[in-house]
Amino acid sequence: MTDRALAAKPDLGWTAGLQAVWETYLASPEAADSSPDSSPDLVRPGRVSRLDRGWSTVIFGRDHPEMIRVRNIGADVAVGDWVVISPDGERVQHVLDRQSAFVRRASFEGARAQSHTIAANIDVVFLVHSCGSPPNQRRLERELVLAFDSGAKPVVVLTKADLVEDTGPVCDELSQVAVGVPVLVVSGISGAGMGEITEMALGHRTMAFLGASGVGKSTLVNALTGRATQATAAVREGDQRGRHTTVASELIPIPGEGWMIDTPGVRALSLWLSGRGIEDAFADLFELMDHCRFRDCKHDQEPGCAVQASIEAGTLDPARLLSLERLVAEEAALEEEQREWERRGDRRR
Ligand SMILES: Nc1nc2c(ncn2[C@@H]2O[C@H](COP(=O)(O)OP(=O)(O)OP(=O)(O)O)[C@@H](O)[C@H]2O)c(=O)[nH]1
Ligand SMILES: [Mg+2]
Ligand SMILES: [Zn+2]
Repeated sequence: MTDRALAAKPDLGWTAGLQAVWETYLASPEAADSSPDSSPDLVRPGRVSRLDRGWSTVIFGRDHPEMIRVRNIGADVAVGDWVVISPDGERVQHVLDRQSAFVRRASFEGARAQSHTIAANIDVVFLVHSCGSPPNQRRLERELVLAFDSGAKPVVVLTKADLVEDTGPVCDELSQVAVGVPVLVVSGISGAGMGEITEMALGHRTMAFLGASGVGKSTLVNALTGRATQATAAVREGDQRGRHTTVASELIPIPGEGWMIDTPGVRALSLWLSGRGIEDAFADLFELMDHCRFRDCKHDQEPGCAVQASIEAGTLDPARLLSLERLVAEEAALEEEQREWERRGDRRR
């Protein structure tokens, strides 16, 4: 396909997959209704670079970005989304189907659980952890489930490497739960290891930094851009907790090529309805379970249980089995809750 035939610029992250979504949209009645005056060819997709309380900033190019601010009204928009703006230029008219999305369960609003998309149309999800705090395997497990579900490639980033003599022990602890996932050791202050991140952006890819407040996401973005684009703030002395300095997600160009999404630190990551995320994040455990003697093994007291055997042999941390059980239960409860809402909705109708 030639660039001329593409609806948007490849260097803004437009792909063949999005082009296909776009062509389906153009052929839909919705597209025809939405632009009675303009021919559908004149409608062009833009990319959401920032969200602020009901407003989206939409850009159309990488260099000298032409940007416009529009209202979201009713549209569920996330940073990284490709959108069509209404003919009056006032609001988001349509959000193109996402190629990937990092989604968590939002805080409870009313009774029904809502999803919150932290970043959309991303190729790589960096799960950022800091050498300044003790490694948190349980948090990383959750992040990995959501990252695998996102459709993007998960990569663990261990930053603030300059704070410790030896990053080995922290790296090992995180690697134990990041099975088959690369762990990059970097420093946003010294710049160590940043080359590997820049390299992953080649091919106009979009990457997102996710992690708790204060781990150093915005500092990494600044290291990539070479400028103090993003505000950063010191963590609390006592517990190393961040101060929620970044308040809005933002899509930022990486010099050379590619895009980075900086996100506000989130305290709790609750699961959203998941596809294969749990299976992928716990692939090592599922592989073990295939070797249990009984197909319906509960991995508790059964004879011939490969999971218990590994725990006894010291090759599997029992905390990991507990995590898996908790996450599976959390997902089941969410699914049940959603079904219950649907049933109630049916009854009302
Ligand atoms: N020594 C050292 N300090 C770092 C590094 N990266 C970040 N920091 C410090 O950690 C603090 C928090 O960094 P931020 O980049 O603001 O953290 P954040 O993840 O963006 O936090 P939120 O925006 O609140 O989610 C700042 O004081 C940074 O200077 C690093 O690689 N080495
Ligand atoms: Mg920040
Ligand atoms: Zn078993």
